[in-house]
Amino acid sequence: MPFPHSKKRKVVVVGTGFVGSSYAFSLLNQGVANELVLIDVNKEKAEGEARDLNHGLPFGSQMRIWAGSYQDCQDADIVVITAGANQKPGETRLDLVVKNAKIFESIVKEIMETGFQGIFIVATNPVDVLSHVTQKVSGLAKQRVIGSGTILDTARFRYLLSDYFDIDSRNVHGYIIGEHGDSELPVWSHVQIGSVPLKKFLETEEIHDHPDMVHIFENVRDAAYQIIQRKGATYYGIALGLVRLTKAILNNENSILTVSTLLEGEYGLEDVYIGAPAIVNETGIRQVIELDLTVREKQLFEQSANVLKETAQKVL
Ligand code: 6V0
Repeated sequence: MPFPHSKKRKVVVVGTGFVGSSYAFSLLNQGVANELVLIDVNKEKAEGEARDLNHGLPFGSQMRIWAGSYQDCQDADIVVITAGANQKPGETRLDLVVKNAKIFESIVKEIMETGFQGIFIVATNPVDVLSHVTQKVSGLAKQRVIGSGTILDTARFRYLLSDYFDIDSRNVHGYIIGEHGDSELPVWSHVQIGSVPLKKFLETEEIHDHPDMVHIFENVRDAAYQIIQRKGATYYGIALGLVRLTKAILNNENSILTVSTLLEGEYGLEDVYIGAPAIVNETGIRQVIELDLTVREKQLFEQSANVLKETAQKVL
């Protein structure tokens, strides 16, 4: 079997701010790709990041890293977009939509003009709507345009539950679905810890009313606000989530991750990019997993989809 890294695995990052540069750093640390191109409207910033990362190569994996141009997307396997404005204190993710949709239209057009046929990963907020914009503008199949969706929210959820029960977060299974934002929801009915349903741990059927669980979910939903208030931006968690997604694609892992994807009938929803568990492999999104939701969860999921549809109307 050939050494897996002998095959070219090229990733382009557009936007080398907090999120893009943290992603590049994590990619280097985990030896996921062997070619990494950094693009930013601020060329000096991209150049500075590339130099800094290159100086770490003697300590880590072998890869080529450079500050490039959109032409580098032509033969890329994955383009990750983290360009655009981030939330300022008090701003919601949806407030960013008009500004960032404009930026996306020009970026995605330039990338498609190169003949790019790989997979887009979108992280910029509001991520669900901007993933939809990317899919529309690129004309690529929906499977090839993946939003980071609720990948980070799900990680926050698993971490907070693991902290509460004092159990390894890798043994805590559960999903946050819906908008990556204020209308997201926890799928309490499917949370399991080491295959034991959460209701058994808590000895109640009414998990969503349990004060500690309510508190945990509020801390998941409001995590970005809490972090932005303290340090101005969030980036390490999402950077690692994006690397996880990149690995699932490049290694053809068939991993189930809560990503933002275009629903066309699944969960009874149409024409909306929204966070849901899906199988991810080298083709992009292989299949959406349809969870059996409770009546209450279904209602909340539909409400979240409506919020996204209303926002999408402003820019699609
Ligand atoms: P930042 O540090 O301001 O970086 C944004 C970068 O984009 C800057 O370097 C800009 O120069 C660059 N940029 C702006 N316009 C263009 C353009 N037209 N072409 C190329 N580059 C451009 O922001 P930060 O990195 O903190 O956040 C980036 C985005 O990620 C924001 O929209 C955040 O809200 C979003 N996040 C998404 C998360 C998720 O879970 N999906 C989590 C955290 C942040």
